[in-house]
Amino acid sequence: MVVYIDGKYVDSTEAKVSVFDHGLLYGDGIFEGIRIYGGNVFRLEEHLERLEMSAKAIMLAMPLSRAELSAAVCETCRRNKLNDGYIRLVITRGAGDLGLAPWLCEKPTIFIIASKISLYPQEYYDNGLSIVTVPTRRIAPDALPPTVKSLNYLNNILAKIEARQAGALEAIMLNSQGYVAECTADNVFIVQKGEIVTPAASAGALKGITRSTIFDIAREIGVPMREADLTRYDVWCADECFLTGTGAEVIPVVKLDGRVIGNGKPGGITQRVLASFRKRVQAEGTRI
Ligand code: PXG
Repeated sequence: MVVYIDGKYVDSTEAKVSVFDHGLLYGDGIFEGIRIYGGNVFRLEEHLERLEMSAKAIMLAMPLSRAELSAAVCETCRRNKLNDGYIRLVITRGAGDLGLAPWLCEKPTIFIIASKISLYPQEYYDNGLSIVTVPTRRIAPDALPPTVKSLNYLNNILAKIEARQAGALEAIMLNSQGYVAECTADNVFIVQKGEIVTPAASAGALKGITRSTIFDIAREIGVPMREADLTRYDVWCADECFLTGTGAEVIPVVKLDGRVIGNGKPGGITQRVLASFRKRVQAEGTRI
């Protein structure tokens, strides 16, 4: 596998970062998870825009322009002959001192991995996931903006461990007020009385690229959609529930905390959203 790192394309065995890199020492960095479908990179511009905003929020000077990043992403895919897969674009503060001071880091480290991704097995798309709410809360927006896709994933990882201990593949994380924020790597949606509802970024949700696609799809299929605070009760008693993310795409949820959602099968609107999403990923995108 060929990896892009700091301007070079090298074999993955040669792609190395310093033990003094602040991405490793402090989680001081940002990233994007991007998909390529049939040789088209899905919503690349949106991913790069979110990356630029994450960089701005943490005061990290982007080492490459949007056009250069876009070219590097496409070239990494081409060099790996990757037409369908997953792209991880990471920018760290770079190698520095053992202290926190980001200004002592000489230059950001940037790397791009283009590889395969393991999706949920098909049976979960057909039958839906059974998930749980976990005790670990989403980091509060007044501590770290949830909209920054940073390398700090420890609370999501604790939530993922708690989900596994409860025998579930995903978990709902609440914010400090007890409202639904999102899952460990996916945004959450419910369908209630013919309307799609999802938590706002201010409730602790990442502004997912897949999530923003759902707004477009809702318009396309003529289903009203809005942002609102959601409680666990709202999800338990919803007609339908689904999750979205670059990895998961659109996946139905049929049970939360032992409560069956709707009729216990993937809902009609969820299925329409999933079908439209699958069509879009083949039709849209930046040709590599
Ligand atoms: N919330 C969080 C906390 C995420 O990490 C999403 C929502 C969905 O956002 P997108 O933009 O993907 O629709 C994410 C995305 C992985 C992996 O390696 C994680 C994500 C995406 C791709 C792969 O597990 N998280």
